[in-house]
Amino acid sequence: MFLWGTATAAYQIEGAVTEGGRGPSIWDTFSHEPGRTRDGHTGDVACDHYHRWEEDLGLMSGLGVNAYRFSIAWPRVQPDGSGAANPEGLGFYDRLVDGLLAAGVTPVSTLFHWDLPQALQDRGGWMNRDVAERFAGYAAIVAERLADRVPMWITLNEPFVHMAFGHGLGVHAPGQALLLDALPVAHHQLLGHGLAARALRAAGAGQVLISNNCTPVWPASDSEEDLTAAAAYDTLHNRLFNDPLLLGAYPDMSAYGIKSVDDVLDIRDGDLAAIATPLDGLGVNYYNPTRIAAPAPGGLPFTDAGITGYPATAFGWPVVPDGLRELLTGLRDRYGEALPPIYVTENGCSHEDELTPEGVDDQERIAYLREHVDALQRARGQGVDVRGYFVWSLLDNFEWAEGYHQRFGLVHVDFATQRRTPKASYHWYREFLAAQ
Ligand code: IFM
Repeated sequence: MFLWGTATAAYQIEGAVTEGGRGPSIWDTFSHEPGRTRDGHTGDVACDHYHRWEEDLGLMSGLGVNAYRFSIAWPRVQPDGSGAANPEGLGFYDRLVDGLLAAGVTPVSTLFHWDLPQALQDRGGWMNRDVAERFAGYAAIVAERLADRVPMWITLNEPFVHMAFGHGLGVHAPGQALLLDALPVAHHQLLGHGLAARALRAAGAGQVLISNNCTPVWPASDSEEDLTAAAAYDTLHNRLFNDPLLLGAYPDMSAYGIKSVDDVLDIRDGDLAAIATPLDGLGVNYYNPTRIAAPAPGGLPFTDAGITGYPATAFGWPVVPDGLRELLTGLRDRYGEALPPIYVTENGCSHEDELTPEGVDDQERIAYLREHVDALQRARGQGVDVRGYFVWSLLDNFEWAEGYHQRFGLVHVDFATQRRTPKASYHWYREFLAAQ
């Protein structure tokens, strides 16, 4: 069965950050620090999904998706990141999973979507290798409770973004601006993934995936400098995360003026074997290609040259549907037999949606989704084994540093009243799904 779904993440929708025994996460800390998020927005209430999940489940049923990708908040399950499980936290996801199954919607659980327990950050967070072991312990607890009913598991969401934005640039939690010194976060997350994958399998979990944010990289010109910079960026954004998972080895980055992985990563015997634990699928999150030019002196080994000539989302991200086909065929060409089936675990766009008495007429989002689904089908026609597509997102939600300013939902949320209004794109997706 091809999975047609929607996706969300715990901190972006749940709210109830001090309820049910939940401990603080790095996003609670970060979003409460002055100047970290636009207008000081936090996920304290978000979409209040913790209390309104049954209503949201009704929206999914009405939509007709056959799968729902949600994330489990580590600090709900282990409030300080280690030790015994918090029964109330597990109970919330238990009820959600049962509700999904009763509605005929396949639950797809992500274990880590950036909300690290603050107590682990206090011990160094993902810069500390021990967090990988902790993550496996948490995975085992969750799998023991839910693996009998959740057939598909995603260990990490977008480890590149968590490393680059959270630890390299400091614009996401935990707010560290270490630039390339953040590279250990890549290895420790990947190790955590591998150890968690083993723990999931040991607990009888079905399919195990990871969701990588991947981007086709376009050199700004044919000059040698731009081509080299583009290769450097491709290595850092895409290959650093896909190669060890699929090939069991890190790419050589030394050619690009990035230190050699052996110099910066604490790679111990057995780490790469754990990371390369066979996957049942690769989750791919696609938003846009990236155009790269030669570096400015003294900075990173590349420059983002921007993309013009395409429509743009409210975020300013270029809308390039064929980039999805290019990405999927490119992964197949790069990894060949080593590439497991692909699931597009996120794709969507933010727009300045206007709620009127007639609803939200988000025609740009409809065009975006239609064209990206067409691109996905072209990739399948070109022989790529794609088995799922999840729209980001079911609901307008807390968009990290942008707070509530970027609306990605198929369903409009009035954050003052928590009233949900399905947008025109919701009705379009419903009709599309009904015709499959
Ligand atoms: O909202 C995020 C999500 O948490 C991870 N992928 C990209 C989305 C849009 O920015």
